[in-house]
Amino acid sequence: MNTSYAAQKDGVFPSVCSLDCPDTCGLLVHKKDGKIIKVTGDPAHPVTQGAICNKVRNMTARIYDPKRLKYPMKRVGAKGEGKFERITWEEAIGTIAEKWKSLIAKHGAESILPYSFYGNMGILNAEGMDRRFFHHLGASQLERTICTSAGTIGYAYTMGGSYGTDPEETTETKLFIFWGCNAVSTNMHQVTLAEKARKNGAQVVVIDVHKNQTGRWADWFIPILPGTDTALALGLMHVLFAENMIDETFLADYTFGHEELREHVKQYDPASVSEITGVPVEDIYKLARMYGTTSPSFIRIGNGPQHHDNGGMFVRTVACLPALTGQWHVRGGGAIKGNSGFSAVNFQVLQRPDLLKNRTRSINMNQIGEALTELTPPIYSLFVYNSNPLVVAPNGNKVRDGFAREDVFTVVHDLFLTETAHYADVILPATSAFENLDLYTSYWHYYVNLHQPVIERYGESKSNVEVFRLLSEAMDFTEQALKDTEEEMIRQMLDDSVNPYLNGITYEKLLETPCMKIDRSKRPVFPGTLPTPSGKIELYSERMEKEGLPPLPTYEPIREEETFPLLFVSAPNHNFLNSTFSNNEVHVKLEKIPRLHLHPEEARKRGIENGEKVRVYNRRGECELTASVGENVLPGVAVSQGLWAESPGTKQLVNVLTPSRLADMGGGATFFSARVEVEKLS
Ligand SMILES: Nc1nc2c(c(=O)[nH]1)N[C@H]1C(S)=C(S)[C@@H](COP(=O)(O)OP(=O)(O)OC[C@H]3O[C@@H](n4cnc5c(=O)[nH]c(N)nc54)[C@H](O)[C@@H]3O)O[C@H]1N2
Ligand SMILES: Nc1nc2c(c(=O)[nH]1)N[C@H]1C(S)=C(S)[C@@H](COP(=O)(O)OP(=O)(O)OC[C@H]3O[C@@H](n4cnc5c(=O)[nH]c(N)nc54)[C@H](O)[C@@H]3O)O[C@H]1N2
Ligand code: SF4
Ligand SMILES: [Mo]
Repeated sequence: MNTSYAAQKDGVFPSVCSLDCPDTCGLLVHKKDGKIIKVTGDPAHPVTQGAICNKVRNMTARIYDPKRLKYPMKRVGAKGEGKFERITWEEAIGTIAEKWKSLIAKHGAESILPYSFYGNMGILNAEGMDRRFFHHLGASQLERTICTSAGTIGYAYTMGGSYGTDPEETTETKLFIFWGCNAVSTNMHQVTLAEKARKNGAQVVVIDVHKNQTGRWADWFIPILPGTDTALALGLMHVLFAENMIDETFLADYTFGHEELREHVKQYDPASVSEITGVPVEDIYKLARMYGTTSPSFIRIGNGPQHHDNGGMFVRTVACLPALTGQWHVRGGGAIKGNSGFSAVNFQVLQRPDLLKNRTRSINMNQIGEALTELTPPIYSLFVYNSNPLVVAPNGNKVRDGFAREDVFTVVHDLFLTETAHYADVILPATSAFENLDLYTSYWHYYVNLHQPVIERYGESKSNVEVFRLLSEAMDFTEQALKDTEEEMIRQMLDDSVNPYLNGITYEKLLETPCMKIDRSKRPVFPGTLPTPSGKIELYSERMEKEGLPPLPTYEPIREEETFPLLFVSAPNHNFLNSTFSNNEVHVKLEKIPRLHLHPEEARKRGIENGEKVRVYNRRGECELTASVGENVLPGVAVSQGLWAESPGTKQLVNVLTPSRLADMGGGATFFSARVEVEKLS
């Protein structure tokens, strides 16, 4: 055991990737003279086994990027102008506390809003001390819905919670369906595992609106029209029932409502489904028969179809498929939407919602633009950390209008002067995750990882936990929970009385073995007892019925009006992680330029040639991308990749085009249910 890696100048030290990525890779940090010279994969990690992505192999360039923030600053120019002046931490924290005290006196604490997401997945720094602080403050609450909330709720209606297959078992899988998941870029180790299975004859099917790296890697790529996947899943069920490719024993023992579903899916015949989805009738039969006759079969449910108006229902629907074929009882069979249920820590003691004395309003992060420009009583202060809303939040022009408000006191805590930071009154420099003690869990594999700081703090930077402890002190809060150390908080949250899967994983044990697997045997056999109302896999959901939703899986089209002709999907890219790395030269060079993929038919209609600059627009905004013309998208569809930072003279914020409407469930984001027109830029 070694608790002072950071103090050692030379050597190779274990670490874990802090980025918002399912793989949560084990890393090795190579140091010379106290500085990182290289980041590689840790071969000892049971799942990620020494392989890491390009993004993190180039992490050193980001950690020591000359643009990294070294000290606190205050704004001296207009909002958005980017003019700042160095101040001390004392002045920074003092200014914030003073401003907040006066805002609370005048408008109440609800005039203050935290805005954060998972720029750092460390539990303490992403959702620990910050939550305690803002609960105690009585600030407006943020609904953190930008990523996966529609699908998480949808999956839970069927399965009770975020429980899925152990990815390590998928080396035994015979059929993989990557459904709206760009795994080659976004979940590379699931691809490695599938490659192993492929050596034993496994087939890989990819269903996507874009034939990207993952589609090109597949044995069979099935292009589909955006937002229509629920219909395809229902079409598969239709064929599975019609052709008796059903595990009737599993249905009887482990599911609720199978007779209702059997009746219900009769209406989703392949001909009608083909009309909706653009998938040929024979392909619907072929896929259904493949799925119905291959075992183990495994579905990786991605975020693509989930970022639509009907995203919750899609995930709820596709989550029913493995039950129909009894795949939950087959090693290597089943599905993964997310596995965070297995590693859930005790969030009550971690986040202390009891510190919130009065109920406060809550604001959906997908509508931050509207919240800042339309809400009464207004928001007068924002504290942004672990997120870059000016680039990542939908309806970007509204977001910018909100951040430009002179009467909003904005603090941004980040490693870089992001687009969002340009609108800050006070900027605080953040440590990188390499500098922090924290606990990591994966939302894909089954391991929990303790992270010891591997380098000393950069410049005057401070971690999120430290900042909230300092703010607590400056606000004169005396509550002990706001003074707890990182170690104390980790001990508190690892509580197996709340989550039996964490049994045996303690702080002491993690000091010896920093990477430990949750133990699935500690609970009645999955899927035998699920946290659904019936305890079974719910093909029919009375809970949904009570909540005014269709109790059976049902296809509903997306809601964007058809004023603009092309469906626009702005997906992530290979070399950035959301907007992270979009401001680091190495990563930008690898990714080259932001493109718009268009079918030749659509390009021809508009006189657009491959490689030409185009203007992409709708009622909400416009941006300028470079046309990539080819048959890797269907006619009627336009796809961009990557959340690019704005550089002078460019217009490449795709989120100015995306809707801030909320999805059917969980207040989820609907980024991909956008429509646009495209024209050649003269
Ligand atoms: N390299 C890289 N890795 C990442 C990220 C990143 O930005 N870059 N982001 C991380 C985060 S936060 C997340 S949430 C995950 C997301 O990773 P994924 O789960 O892979 O989700 P997305 O990349 O959003 O979308 C996946 C695919 O869905 C497709 N798609 C869009 N709409 C539809 C549709 O209606 N139907 C179907 N079938 N396909 C559709 C897109 O073309 C895309 O190829 O990745 C994480 N990993
Ligand atoms: N059009 C479109 N928009 C999307 C998506 C899409 O596919 N298409 N994907 C959506 C999804 S799935 C997600 S998850 C969101 C992600 O959106 P965000 O969570 O905003 O992700 P990033 O853009 O990576 O920004 C994270 C920021 O946190 C900072 N950071 C990192 N570590 C720390 C730390 O320890 N402390 C502090 N204070 N800051 C830190 C980073 O420097 C970076 O600026 O974007 C969403 N937006
Ligand atoms: S971003 Fe994902 S794949 Fe890359 S090192 Fe981090 S966890 Fe691994
Ligand atoms: Mo995400």
